[in-house]
Amino acid sequence: MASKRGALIVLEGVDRAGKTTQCKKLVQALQQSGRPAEMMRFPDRSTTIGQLISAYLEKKSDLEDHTVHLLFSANRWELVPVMKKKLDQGITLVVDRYAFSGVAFTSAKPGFCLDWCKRPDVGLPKPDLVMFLQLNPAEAALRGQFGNERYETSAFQKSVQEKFEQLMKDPSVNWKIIDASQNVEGVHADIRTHSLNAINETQNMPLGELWK
Ligand code: 2DT
Repeated sequence: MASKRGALIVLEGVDRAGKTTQCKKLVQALQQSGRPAEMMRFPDRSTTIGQLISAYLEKKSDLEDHTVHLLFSANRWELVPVMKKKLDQGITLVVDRYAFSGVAFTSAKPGFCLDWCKRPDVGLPKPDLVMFLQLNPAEAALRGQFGNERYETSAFQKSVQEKFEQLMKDPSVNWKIIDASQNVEGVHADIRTHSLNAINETQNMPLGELWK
């Protein structure tokens, strides 16, 4: 019998919903229960493409909007061989942002439609589970100020949230909405439950292709 593959698990959500903290806690919990797991994040700022994106986000450079959208997508595609290899080896990948952020952020800009924004990411490894950490703007504000990077304003984040809501209507993706207003442990418990279910349900199934 072929060995079991790892699951591809993505966390998405608005600013300050706790995605990074929760990704780390999930990886730790999976590892402690004897399940191989690793964290990834997009953009991956360590590659040559990632460095262009990072300079753009830090406002050290300007890039044309279509161009930067395609760079974000290219940054995912360049990691696909590594992702597939790890999943094949039985390692579950816990990913902080993915193509959904790509589409939500660009389509929140004037002149972009959801369909154009999705195209470059069609065919990427399809997540077995995408958890959206839901937090209303008032609660997010209690968690501190926005940072200084590009996109970190309340007006832009509001349109990003609306785009995420449109994406979540797509039944071809296994979305779960998580109430991120709970305390860290409560959110973690929900995330762990959904993740264990996804790992068990998909370990003998082939990896899918996103939006195909
Ligand atoms: P963080 O590194 O703090 O998560 O911020 N983004 C992300 C896009 O515009 N397109 C994408 O494809 C991805 C993955 C979201 C990264 C910022 O970059 C935005 C916030």
